[in-house]
Amino acid sequence: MCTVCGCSKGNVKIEGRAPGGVKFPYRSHHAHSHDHGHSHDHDHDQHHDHAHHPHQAKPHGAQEHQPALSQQAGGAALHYGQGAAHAHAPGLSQARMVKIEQDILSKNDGYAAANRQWLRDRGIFALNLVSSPGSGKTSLLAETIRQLGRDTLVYVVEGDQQTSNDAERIRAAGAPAIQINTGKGCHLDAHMVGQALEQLNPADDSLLLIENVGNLVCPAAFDLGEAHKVAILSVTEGEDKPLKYPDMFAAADVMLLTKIDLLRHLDFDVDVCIANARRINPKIKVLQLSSKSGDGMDLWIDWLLLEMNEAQLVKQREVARLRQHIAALEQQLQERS
Ligand SMILES: Nc1nc2c(ncn2[C@@H]2O[C@H](COP(=O)(O)OP(=O)(O)OP(=O)(O)O)[C@@H](O)[C@H]2O)c(=O)[nH]1
Ligand SMILES: [Zn+2]
Ligand SMILES: [Zn+2]
Repeated sequence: MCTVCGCSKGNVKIEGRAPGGVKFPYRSHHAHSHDHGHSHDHDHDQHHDHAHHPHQAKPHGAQEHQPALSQQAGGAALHYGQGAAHAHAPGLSQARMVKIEQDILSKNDGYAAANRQWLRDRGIFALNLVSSPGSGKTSLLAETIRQLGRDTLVYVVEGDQQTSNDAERIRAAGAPAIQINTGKGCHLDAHMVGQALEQLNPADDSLLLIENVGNLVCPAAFDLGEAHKVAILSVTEGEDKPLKYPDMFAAADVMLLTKIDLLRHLDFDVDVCIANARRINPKIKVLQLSSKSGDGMDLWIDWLLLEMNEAQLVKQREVARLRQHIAALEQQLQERS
């Protein structure tokens, strides 16, 4: 996973910002040289370009995390996910991987908390849409924007490795959108989203939809400050995906089963798929829909409106509480003067 494998290293571009304008505190690519065994606590990610690490000179396999071997009916299986880090990267010990992951995720969590507070203060309901590539996220967002109509303010953050195609499709559907290109990165993180929010400047009481990079693995680990992660699974992908990619379905509060117009052409068993998702996450809410035929869109739209209303009420209650507090302070001031 990318918190330890370094795959998120790449050139991030956010529309409207100069390239290189996004500086991650955990990625300073320094070019200094030093000859210690390895542990420094200034900020950077683990793959630097200088070659001086004694452990990297060792032949592959020496001192490395070894996979667990199990015999299964059809043959052997190697499990790389059973160490403390639940992952494997050549040249990194499990302890080192756990440390790196904790550092990256705790920084991300700080940015996510700031995003969440910012959104909460403005009564904005935000969703983080996660799925494998091509599950129908952008089609669903475009149809959602059309069905919500002009009375509902919708803003979209689009994440892809390259191109602004999706942001253009969203703008064509009638909503402001900003594209984040993650370069080699395989997920959005909370810092990128915070910068995109500055640029997008969503209105109070609006709906913010964040389409994450198509990837069923890494986006599960990164909180963006959203109210809910929504896992999108199209019926062409197979019922077993929740079992094969459990982290994503555990992290999501909602699963949308998309492209149900295609069910009649497939052997996909909806009940088995939902049962698989609930084995991983018994509380997951499931909606079935097709943005192409429109089936099931009404329940999705109703749910969005209900949740938006709740976010607006939270803001209103907070504003009322602050007003009361100010009134009480003014009263005190009057009494003293
Ligand atoms: N039959 C059918 N096809 C759909 C539906 N929704 C999307 N598609 C098709 O699925 C393909 C991928 O759709 P997108 O909306 O681009 O999927 P995405 O998840 O945004 O893709 P990435 O951003 O590349 O991960 C396109 O060819 C769509 O026309 C649907 O409800 N039914
Ligand atoms: Zn990754
Ligand atoms: Zn898309």
